[in-house]
Amino acid sequence: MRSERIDDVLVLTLDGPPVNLLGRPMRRALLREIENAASQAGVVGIVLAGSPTFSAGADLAEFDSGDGLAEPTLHLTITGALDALAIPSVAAISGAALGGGLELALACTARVADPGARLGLPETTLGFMPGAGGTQRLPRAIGIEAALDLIVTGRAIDAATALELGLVSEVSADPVAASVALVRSLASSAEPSTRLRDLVLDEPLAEPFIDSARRAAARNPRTSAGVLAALDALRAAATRPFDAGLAYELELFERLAASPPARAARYRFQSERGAGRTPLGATPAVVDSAAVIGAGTMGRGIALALLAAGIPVVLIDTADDRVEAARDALTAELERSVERGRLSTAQKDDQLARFRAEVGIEAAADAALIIEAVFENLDVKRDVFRQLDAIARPDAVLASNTSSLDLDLIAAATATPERVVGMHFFSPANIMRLVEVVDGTRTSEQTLATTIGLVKRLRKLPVVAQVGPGFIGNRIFDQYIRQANLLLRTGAGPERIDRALESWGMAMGPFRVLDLVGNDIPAMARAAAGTSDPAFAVADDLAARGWLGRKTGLGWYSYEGDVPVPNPGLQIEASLPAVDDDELVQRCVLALVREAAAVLDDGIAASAADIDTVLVHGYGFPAERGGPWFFAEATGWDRVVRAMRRWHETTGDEFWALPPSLAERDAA
Ligand code: T1G
Repeated sequence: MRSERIDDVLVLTLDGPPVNLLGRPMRRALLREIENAASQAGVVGIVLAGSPTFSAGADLAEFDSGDGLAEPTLHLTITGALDALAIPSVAAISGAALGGGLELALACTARVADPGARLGLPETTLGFMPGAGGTQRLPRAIGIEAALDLIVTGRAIDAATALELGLVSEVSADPVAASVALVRSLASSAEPSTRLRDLVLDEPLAEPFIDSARRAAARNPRTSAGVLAALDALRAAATRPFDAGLAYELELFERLAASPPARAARYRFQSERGAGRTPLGATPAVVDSAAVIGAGTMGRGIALALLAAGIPVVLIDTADDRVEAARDALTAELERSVERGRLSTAQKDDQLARFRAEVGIEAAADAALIIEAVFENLDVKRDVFRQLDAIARPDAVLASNTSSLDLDLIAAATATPERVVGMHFFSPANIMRLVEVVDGTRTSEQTLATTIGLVKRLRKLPVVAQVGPGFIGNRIFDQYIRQANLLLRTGAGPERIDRALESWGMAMGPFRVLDLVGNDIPAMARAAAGTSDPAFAVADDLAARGWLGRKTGLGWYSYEGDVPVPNPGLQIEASLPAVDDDELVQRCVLALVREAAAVLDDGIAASAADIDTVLVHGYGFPAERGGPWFFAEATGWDRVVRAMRRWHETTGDEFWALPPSLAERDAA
């Protein structure tokens, strides 16, 4: 905390880089300064500022350590001290005022923002709700309808919108100077300045409005507990005196903060920020142009993602008709985004102006980054890289979108393996945030740093994987699919297994996933690998019969009617004892955990948090359960390991033999 007198105004500046979290030490310092201000002679008002960003709110880690609600609390003690000041206070908001940061600003008499400021209450996106007066003060500042929108969506707004809503009273390029002037004028005004807590929410229709919003939200099974609780707290803002509303908010908040979904959401927040943070001495190079080789669905999606980040793209294929088709499809996709209101016409035109589609690999010669997205076949990919190595500019990064092939073998086709890296995008590549960045044995730190930097610039999540079959995600998910296939022999049909896993939270059951991917693809991969695993007998039979899934109208399900129904021709003989739904789910989910441990033991992933990020963002694992590893920790390792041992004995499946790190847990 810095404290500085500008004549009769005291400017208090939070200085806890990088984002001024309101952790316990910061709260102690803040309280001390506010109390000092009250006793200083000649001070007519205070300005509360934060440099370079006002405040990103509470330190999420404190809600797991218990310090989040410890004295001095934000919700009562600090905001209360601001409320109790006899002199006015103004928040000078630069950068972000989010969560507790905005709640702190709301306890001031007024607010000024710089033009680039972002303001919001993101708590409901983190599995809980505002807990420092946000649900009580925000509606008093901007009305119930606007407050409800901001709290329920958790979105941040810019300074201009905040001014329009009345959340700030001024936008200024020098918010501190403007706040000093404002606090002086408030101090000299004949009328005593009112705080938000003194206002009575005078909206006769607020109550029915919230009640109907609450009913609509409750009808949707996807509505989070945080959103419902926030709506209850907003109702209190409209119907109860300020202090009673505040107490009710706190009660709801405390209960939620300790709930499993909120714990998982905080873990996801930390895991995602930690992803792609490798200890690198290298500075990432700026990628100012890109080429994508292969104009199929994946190549087009990657091109769209690059264009959206403002990077010029040339999309390359081998024949005129393929290039034309890709250009049309990409243009149509951008036009659809305009129709849906996601893109302005100017933005669309801008992106198209930076886009070219060309025949022939030579068109990639000037690109700073070249991403290969051709057919998943080692010989084809090696051939592309051999050509790229010859024509690419010397400082270009050469990336392969392979999802399972050996990146080292691809890199070995070039004379410069240090600039070869993997970028495993997920489909649709312009929507899905996950990118597995594959760090080949000879990939340089510089190449890796540039690639990670680029993925972040695309607003995606980079997770670094070392070379190994299936990298992180496919290797782990394959074992889940394998267990699902084995369970067919217990007499549980594909539909029952899918339903059990979907009700547990998986975005899509394993057999529905297989029908979407196409049953020929994994069957071909198994044949190519020359492995014969009896677990896949039925799956291989399906592929042999041409029941490939959605693309043929028949697979594990039949897609001939409006809704998919189980394939009537599919007869699966039960040869193992029946199991209940809970066991079906446990076997599939703990298969993810077992293989995750092996992936860690093999050094393919850097951390369990990275693995959880991959499974949540690439494979439909329920975010509210954190990820397979977080789920195992929450379940308790002793139970997890005991179940694996039991299945090892009862099924004889060697997969359940414990990998070294799990065996150690068992011994511990
Ligand atoms: N808690 C813990 N760590 C946080 C954090 C937070 N709230 N916000 C940021 N960090 C860490 C982040 O992990 C990273 O760490 C570093 O700070 C820089 O962040 C009572 C319940 C403000 C827009 O949800 O949106 O208030 O990687 O890399 O890109 O109601 O940070 O360096 O180790 O993201 O410039 C609500 C979340 C809390 C804001 C800046 N607040 N943060 O973006 O930097 S709940 C939020 C952000 C709450 C009250 C309650 C962004 C940012 P490391 P960064 P940035």
